[in-house]
Amino acid sequence: MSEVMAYVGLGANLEDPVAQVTAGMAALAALPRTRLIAQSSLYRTAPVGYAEQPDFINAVAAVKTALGARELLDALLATEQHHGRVRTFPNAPRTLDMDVLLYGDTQMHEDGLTIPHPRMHERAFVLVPLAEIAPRCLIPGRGAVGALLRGLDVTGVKRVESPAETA
Ligand code: PH2
Ligand code: MG
Ligand code: MG
Repeated sequence: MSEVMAYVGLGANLEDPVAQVTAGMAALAALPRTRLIAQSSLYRTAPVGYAEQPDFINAVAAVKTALGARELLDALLATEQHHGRVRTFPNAPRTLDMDVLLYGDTQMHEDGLTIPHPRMHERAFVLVPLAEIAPRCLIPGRGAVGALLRGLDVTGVKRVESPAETA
């Protein structure tokens, strides 16, 4: 199978989130038949949805992969498990969340796997890091990242200047 450019969103807000997201990036780079092409800065972001939880660290990575979309998802879920993720309730705090955001120009809706990620176009904590590494990226069915971002409040999304300082 030929390679596809995919984008992965990473998020953590428990147990040293900077280290969790950094480890998630390393795990992506180590996936079989997958090359890490770009990684965004880390961003400290206000929680969206369920608000009574710590701030998140979020980032986005670009990978070129010969894994299928479902194989990539399964690899991400296995990585989350490896990093101690316990699923309690939707949007609950987590040690590490890794989402398939985009998989080439694929649009699909299957059990547990919707691509593009169904809420990415309205989430500044996804679009700000995505725009950093892929400013001209198109979200199938939604439009250009830059244009979508112009309609969003980005005040809750702050680039982490020096990850070491936030520990
Ligand atoms: N993830 C969620 C729900 N809310 N908020 C922020 N800031 N960052 C996240 O990664 C996040 C969230 C569900 O996956
Ligand atoms: Mg997830
Ligand atoms: Mg998520």
